[in-house]
Amino acid sequence: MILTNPTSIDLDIGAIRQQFPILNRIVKNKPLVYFDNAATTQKPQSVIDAISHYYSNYNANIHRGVHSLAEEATAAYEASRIAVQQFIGAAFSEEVIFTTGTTEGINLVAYAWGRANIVAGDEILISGMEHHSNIVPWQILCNEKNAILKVIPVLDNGELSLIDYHNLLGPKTKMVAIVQVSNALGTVNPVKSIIKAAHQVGAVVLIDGAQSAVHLDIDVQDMDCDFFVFSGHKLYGPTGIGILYGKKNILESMPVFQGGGEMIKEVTFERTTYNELPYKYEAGTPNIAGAIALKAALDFLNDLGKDNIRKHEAALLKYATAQLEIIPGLTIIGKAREKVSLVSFIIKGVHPQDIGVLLDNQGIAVRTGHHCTQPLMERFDIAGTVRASFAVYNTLAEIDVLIAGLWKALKMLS
Ligand code: 7TS
Repeated sequence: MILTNPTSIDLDIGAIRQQFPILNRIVKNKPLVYFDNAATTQKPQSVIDAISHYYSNYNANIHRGVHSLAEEATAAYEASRIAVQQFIGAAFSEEVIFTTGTTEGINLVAYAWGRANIVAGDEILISGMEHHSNIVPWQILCNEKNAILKVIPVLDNGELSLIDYHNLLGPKTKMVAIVQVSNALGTVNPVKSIIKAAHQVGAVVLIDGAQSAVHLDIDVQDMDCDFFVFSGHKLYGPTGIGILYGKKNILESMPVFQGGGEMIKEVTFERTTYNELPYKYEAGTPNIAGAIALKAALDFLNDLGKDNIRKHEAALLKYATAQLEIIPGLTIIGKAREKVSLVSFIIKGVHPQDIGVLLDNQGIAVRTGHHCTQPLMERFDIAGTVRASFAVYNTLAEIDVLIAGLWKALKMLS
């Protein structure tokens, strides 16, 4: 089930901007131009209000109390789980586990699934464009188990080499962990065919949806991934809340991750029996306010309609790409045929950090550096890039500000 608006309409970006109080900020005496959305998006008033409303009116611990506030908090928390289930098209709400974010979701799978299923000589396949969060947990697992980490190469245009992928797959491949959308390049990977091929050799697939969940329609059943992880803060929700989706049979068969409250059924000093899904993986008091506010973020996205958002963001990407390419010495890193609204670039003879600082002086927030993808930067033989990543509230006029800001920065550096 995909909850998006089937008809494409032109969004009223002015009205959308008014929902984001932070967009009124003045930074360095200039109106803020926020182009660091791939790191974290800004939050609409409805998300801010959901957090404040929870703490002001029904703050209580969940699943434990019989009192009214506890019941209200539990109901809101569980309503958010259902909203996430619908947002990603999961078959069962208990397949939706609240985590602190993408990073924790991947670590949970690497720890719980990995330690039960990986033995010496097994192979784990990732790609050359993974965020460190989808590299390091697998490295730790491989080191512990004497398993082998293999990497799908990235082509010059920023797409994955699918020929190499198929050659790397084999009977020893036990896990394929792939990013759906690259945070450094914007590349959209063809995950459906990647998953199908992995399943043909009996491998389990984890999809890192940190960057994709906000831009693409997510249907985990259609995709047929075994695990899907994402973070609330990259889709207009709060920090400290994220989702691990896992197929029910796999989550049920996995050992537990963290021990503690909520994940138990019965504890004696001799032994503990564990709670059922999804609570089995939700040890300790979770980020209740964050989970509740995540629903407000999903409502915001659903109300606008991802089709409409994509249409607007595609226009931003097209315009930004064309304008950037005019700048002498500028090279865009990542020119995949399918991209989200994100441009990474370098300028000959100029350090990305210097550009970042000079743009910040003009109130323009971009990300500079390796974007937690150091091996990818090495692949392109660069130290880092300048990255401008767009959200629904960004405008063509703001891209003009960025381009003018870049010209100014280059003049100062020359
Ligand atoms: N995977 C991808 C593809 C990401 O882009 C990020 C964060 C993560 C995993 C980790 O997400 P977290 O919410 O657990 O931190 N990416 C970025 C970025 O591009 N700039 O800052 C964080």
